[in-house]
Amino acid sequence: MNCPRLLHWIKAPTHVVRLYHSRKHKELFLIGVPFAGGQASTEQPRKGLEKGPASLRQHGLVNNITKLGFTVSDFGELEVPLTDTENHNYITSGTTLKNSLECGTVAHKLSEEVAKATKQGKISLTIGGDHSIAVGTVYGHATVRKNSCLLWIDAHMDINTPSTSLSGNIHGMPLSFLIKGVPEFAQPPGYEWCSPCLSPKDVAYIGLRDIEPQEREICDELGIAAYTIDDIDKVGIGEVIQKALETINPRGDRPIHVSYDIDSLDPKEAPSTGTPVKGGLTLDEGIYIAQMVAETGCLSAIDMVEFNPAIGSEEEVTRTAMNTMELINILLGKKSHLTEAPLPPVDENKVDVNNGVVN
Ligand SMILES: [Mn+2]
Repeated sequence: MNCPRLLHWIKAPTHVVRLYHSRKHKELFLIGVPFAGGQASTEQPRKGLEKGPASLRQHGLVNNITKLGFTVSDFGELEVPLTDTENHNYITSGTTLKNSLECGTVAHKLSEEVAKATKQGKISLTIGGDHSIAVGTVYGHATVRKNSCLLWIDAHMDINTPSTSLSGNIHGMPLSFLIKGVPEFAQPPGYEWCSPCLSPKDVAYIGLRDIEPQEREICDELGIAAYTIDDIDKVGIGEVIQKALETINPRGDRPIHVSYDIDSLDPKEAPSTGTPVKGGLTLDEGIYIAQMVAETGCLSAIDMVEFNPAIGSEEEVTRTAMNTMELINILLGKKSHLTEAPLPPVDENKVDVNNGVVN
């Protein structure tokens, strides 16, 4: 197993309410958002993020979900504006905010679709595109499921405000639009419809390793539960996911929104992404998080973002697509290989079962 860290096995808390197998949750709303305006890079290697949804479909996404027993209401792809012009840049506190109007408009349309699906009792699965679209999915979901909570799985904190961002890329800011108590900023064009809908205690991060100091400050000030790769190294993924879920969903009765940025995975597992950071989650750790969320029975919305099929070799693109889809499958209840992994047989030549290791 390609896993430098031991998985610490922890069973799901027994008090968890298992809503998962109720009939209404077997309906899934799928929407692709072929949008990359929140990354706004003109660098050639980063172009192509908008092709993520189509690539996952080509790799069999819908078929996989259907095989898990879901009825899929497939919206297809959301219509998005072009962002390859510099016309809509918005300047705030010295930062040039890129594609603000387009990012805000896409997120608004998306929020309405996710809200509609959530009202109909469907799990929504949104495929990006860049992470700026989560402003729409989280807002749309949380306005219908008012007691929902959010698990943000990412290498980055994505909580810069339009005033603190150094890059002006909105995919590094979505949480600043969503969480109450973030330092105030002037609402940029495109975001007039949106207001914070989650409390800091409703949110937990897992997988962090590329943290900007000003983001850390906001996060610490608000007291958001933030689990870094260091934390996983120290205590194991089992304890980290258990603590994260206990923080945001202590009684096991709140709808969970999972916003999964595939750059949370190590670049070996997900090379086709625009802002890779080494030392990330192993695939087994990513799967374990997904499995523990599935076992709560509370999963209600998923974002899967930042897969860029224009980055890397054909093999790397396929690897990233397959791993991304595996995370989706496990979230939706597929049994992982971790569940049924048998213990290795005892080698009696090496181990004396009564007295421990003999050589
Ligand atoms: Mn992100």
